[in-house]
Amino acid sequence: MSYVDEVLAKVKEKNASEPEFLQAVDEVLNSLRPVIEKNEEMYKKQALLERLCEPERQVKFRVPWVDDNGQVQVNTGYRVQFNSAIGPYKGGIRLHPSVYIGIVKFLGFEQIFKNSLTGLPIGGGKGGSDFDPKGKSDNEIMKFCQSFMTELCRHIGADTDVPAGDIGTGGREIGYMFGQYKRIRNLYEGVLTGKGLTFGGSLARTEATGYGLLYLTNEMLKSNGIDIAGKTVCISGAGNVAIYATQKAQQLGAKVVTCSDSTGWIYDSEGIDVALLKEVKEVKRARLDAYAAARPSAVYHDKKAEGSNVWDIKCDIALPCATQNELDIESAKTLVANGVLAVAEGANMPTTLEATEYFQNNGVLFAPGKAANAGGVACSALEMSQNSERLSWTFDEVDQKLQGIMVNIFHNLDAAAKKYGFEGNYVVGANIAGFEKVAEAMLAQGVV
Ligand code: NDP
Ligand code: 2IT
Repeated sequence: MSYVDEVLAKVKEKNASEPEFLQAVDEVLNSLRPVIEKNEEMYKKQALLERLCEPERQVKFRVPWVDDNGQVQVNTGYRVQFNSAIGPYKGGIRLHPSVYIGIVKFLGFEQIFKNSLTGLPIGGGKGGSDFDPKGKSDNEIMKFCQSFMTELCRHIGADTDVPAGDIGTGGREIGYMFGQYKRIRNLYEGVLTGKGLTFGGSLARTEATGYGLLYLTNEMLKSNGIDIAGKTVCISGAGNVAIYATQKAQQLGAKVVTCSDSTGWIYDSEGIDVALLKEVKEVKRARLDAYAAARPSAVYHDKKAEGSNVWDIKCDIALPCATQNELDIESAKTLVANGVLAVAEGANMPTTLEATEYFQNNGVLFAPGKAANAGGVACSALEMSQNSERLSWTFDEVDQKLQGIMVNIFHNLDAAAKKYGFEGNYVVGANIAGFEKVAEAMLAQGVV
């Protein structure tokens, strides 16, 4: 049995109840075969892959808080500090009822390679809670965030572990968490990213994941001789990533015709109105039927009632920006039958392994999330730099750096894929390019 197969079997046995984590590990380790095979004996002796798949530390804690009726509520909080070989742990905090240790581990594992691909000194980590922010008052959100940080603050720090946003955690939540950290630790430091602009946040961090996704997608299209201008784009999600992906796609001359949330989706024949989408989602925090009600060209589809989704719409480019495993083999077949040219993942692992292979086998350009959505965390690292030097850069300065980083990421994974004989396979390219730096740092630092 090869070393990769041995480790895959061990990881499966040890983490049997964590399918999302196993899916992420499966994809990465299978991609790494050509690299591992070159040095199998040494890697095995060093147990490098076993170390890579075992978090350095994971914390699980009680989060009690009092709701607006005076009722005590209890949630579970998590922080997985996965790998600090190349820098302090870095990764978002997800607030969603589906959060359990397997989700946090899959996200933390992906983050190791994503952060490495940015070229910046950040290790991999992730956190979250099964708290559901939907329908909660501002006061309840604050109570939850304060209680969450009361425990989390013992485990993080500007040079230790720097959390940020993810699903359910945006500027409002980061603000409450920062306030509580500062109060308890009596430290004004860049311990979180995605902060408000008046207290250490970076310009362009809000836009960074969505913009970065388009910078990388555009570079991938260009190097395959395709012009993004005039193309039809389907985007899923209606949150931070989806909104700014839509905005940048439009700026590049493409037409975005869909968005979605957990209850339904929109087809807008005139192209999505970003200002209206922002008003509905960022200001009113409403459902997407409110978008359709305000826009004659938009049709609202109820996901459950119709069993349909945004991938049923004919498009040239598909950008899944909602959540894991939202694009399955059935949707992949529909997209291919409709002539899709490229798929780039704004969300983390939104495409199932089967769907990914289907795209690759049918000549569709496919950019994996750990490369395509790395703009968010890259900009977070730029926020850390600004906090360290106690300066703020202009929007254009940050945006220029972001563009450079995303273009670089594409060429690094393209080159890694070519070097190992997998030209055009950007999944293999991203995993190898991300792994090489982390592996070298881990080996240099000894058995830790
Ligand atoms: P938001 O909370 O801002 O938006 C999430 C969107 O996805 C919402 O429209 C939400 O709908 C929808 N969604 C979430 N969970 C589900 C679900 N289980 N089923 C269907 N729809 C769902 O999160 P972000 O935009 O920040 O994150 C989106 C994705 O991008 C995630 O995979 C995240 O990990 C990834 N990502 C985020 C980065 C960032 O900087 N924020 C960076 C890199 C990756 P509803 O409101 O109805 O729940
Ligand atoms: O998945 C991700 O990369 C994020 N949610 C952003 C992490 C960060 O630290 O900015």
